[in-house]
Amino acid sequence: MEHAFTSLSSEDGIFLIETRFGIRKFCFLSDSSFRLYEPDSPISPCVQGAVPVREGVKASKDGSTYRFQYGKVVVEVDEELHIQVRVDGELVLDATQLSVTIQGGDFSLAEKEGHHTSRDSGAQHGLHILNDRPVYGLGERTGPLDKRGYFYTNWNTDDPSAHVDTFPSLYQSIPFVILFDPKATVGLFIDNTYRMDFDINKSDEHAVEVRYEKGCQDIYVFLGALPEVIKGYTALTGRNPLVPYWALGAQQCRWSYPSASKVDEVIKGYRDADMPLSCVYLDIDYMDAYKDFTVDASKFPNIATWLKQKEEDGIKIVPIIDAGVKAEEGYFLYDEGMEHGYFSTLNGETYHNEVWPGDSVFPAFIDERVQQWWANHIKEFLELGFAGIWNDMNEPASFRGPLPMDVDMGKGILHEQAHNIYGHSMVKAGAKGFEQANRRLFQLTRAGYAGTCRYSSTWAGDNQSIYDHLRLSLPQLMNMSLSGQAYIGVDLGGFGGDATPELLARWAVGGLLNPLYRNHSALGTKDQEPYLLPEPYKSAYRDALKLRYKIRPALYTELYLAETQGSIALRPMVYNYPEDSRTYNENTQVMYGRDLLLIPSLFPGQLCRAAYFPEDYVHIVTGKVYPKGDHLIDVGIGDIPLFLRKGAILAIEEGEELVLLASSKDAETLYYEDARDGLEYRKGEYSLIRYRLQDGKLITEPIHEGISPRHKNVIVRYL
Ligand code: MIG
Repeated sequence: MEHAFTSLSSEDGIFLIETRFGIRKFCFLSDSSFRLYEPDSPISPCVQGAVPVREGVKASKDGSTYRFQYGKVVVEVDEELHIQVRVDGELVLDATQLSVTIQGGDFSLAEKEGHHTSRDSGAQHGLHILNDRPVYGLGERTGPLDKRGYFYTNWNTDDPSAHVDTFPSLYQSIPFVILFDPKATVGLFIDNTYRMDFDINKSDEHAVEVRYEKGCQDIYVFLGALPEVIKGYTALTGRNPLVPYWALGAQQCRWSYPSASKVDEVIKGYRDADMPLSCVYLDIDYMDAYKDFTVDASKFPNIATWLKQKEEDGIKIVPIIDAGVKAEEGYFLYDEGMEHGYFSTLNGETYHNEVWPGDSVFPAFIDERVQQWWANHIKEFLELGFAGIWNDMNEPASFRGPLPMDVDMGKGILHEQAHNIYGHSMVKAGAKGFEQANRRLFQLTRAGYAGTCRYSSTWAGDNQSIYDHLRLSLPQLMNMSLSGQAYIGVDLGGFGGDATPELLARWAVGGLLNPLYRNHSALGTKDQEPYLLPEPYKSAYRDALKLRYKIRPALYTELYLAETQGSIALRPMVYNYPEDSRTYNENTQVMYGRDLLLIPSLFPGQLCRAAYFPEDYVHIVTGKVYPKGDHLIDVGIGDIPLFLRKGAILAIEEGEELVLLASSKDAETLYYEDARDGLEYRKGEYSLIRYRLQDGKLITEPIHEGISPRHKNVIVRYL
């Protein structure tokens, strides 16, 4: 019926659809992605630049069904908002509109005693998506790699109790869900910053349900193989810029090193134990009365001079910055913010709550003016000699109950909408500070949303010194990586509680491929610096550290590729072996890039464990070959179960030499190098080289040569 097209304006590639739930807009972003959204969807803070729109889409209407075709993709949407997507004729997505209240029972009695119940947030809108495929993504979560059977909520939450499988939310909320199929994976990015629930094949065994009460419907769908889906998502929302090279070294943290002399002692502790170290963090006690952008001069006298000494000594210092600002007249930050109206308000008055400094106020980070003000302070702080910024408490966390939903966090955007992007906006401000200081970005943030990684990297918050959390770290980091975050890690050894020497040593191995390799521990816990370990744990930790240092070139190369090509660095096995169903929920083996496979011990007392090799691999340390299949491998204290794919080369650094560790006579690798800091790599000052062995003969294929080689020699060594 042609007249139905009166409301279809196709000139600019955007179509209007009338449905029972109101008007929707539709457009293709590429030949493998499209967007379906309410006309008044706000411009999302997570999307970088403008959303691309394709023209040349074939549109028609048949009865109550709209049909859009672009290349191999056909999207049908009917007036009931039933969405069906076909690629090459095969149905890959079948979703219907949800508009009911899902009723919970009265569970208050159970909840009184602190039991978790299945009460949901009473959400009324959303999507019901037929699904029997493995489900990945959703960023930082607890639970397994394949999320089927679990329930999650998007509401950034600071809960320091032990993160268990059933936690609905942690510090970050990324509404990106991947329905995996080896050939026809579907990625759904449901861009809504309000509270949102994800019921992953739980209530309905054959469906993913996304539910929300508020906010607009704004859905992006990415189609293709898993790598393409992630690449499409990160092209839209942004990628982690390459971190400086030092960030791949060992980092040490503690709440808190109380003084410059204590930090010096830690650095010496590492050196005396023959353990390399690149960075030490300053937790909240370096500040004067927990006031952001201040330094307590009684503990850190002449901070600028001291920072310069550390820099010359090869140690970077990164301070924490909290979201809450002390409400105290005479404190410059508070006075400036009050003078210009930069703090969040409630009913027109500055809103107060309590955080570390006591009575505190919260910058209205959603407002660009506030971001600019904050950026100036970050820049000044960096210019004092700090190497990066560690952003904390930006969910935002508060001690006197949660912030009311109607606190205005800038430009009239209320807490209920701003909550999940508060941390995002804080680090967006911080990133501006780095840009103004002309420095390569190095920020960590605890809270985040989709796209936050283009402003800041992430650590997974307050884990604990328990084996459960060593085990959790693998699927957690793998799903963060699948959700577009490249430079990620967890606190090695665990933050809360006391790590046993064995746990700490096992974590140093289990975290070997985590891009962020930081040991951190909470106030009041046992000292966790590795040089304090008794033998044989100390040697085991040292061996892991030394191997970690050697493989930095390989780690760095993948982070560069992640930024520029949209591949992922840390990987679940399924990313590399999509046809092998044994990898689909592999929670205990982790890969880095195409070629490195870590099969760590995750239990105390373990001497050997089962390992699955989807093709032939070679042990990095012993050179033993493991043919495709199942094996028992050694994972006692001192063993480092890291393997290189047969057919691959691992570029490692040994002093002034670049050693190409080869797994066979026919093998290859990509190798990236640049100045290792600064921003010149963006102007072409880098080299990307493919090293290839052909029957034992080395062939060097430069893909880009923008700097002179750093290493004196390149030598080949066989494993
Ligand atoms: O909840 O600044 O996750 O890494 O050491 C305490 C003190 C506040 C929480 C961070 C943790 C940090 C700690 N902070």
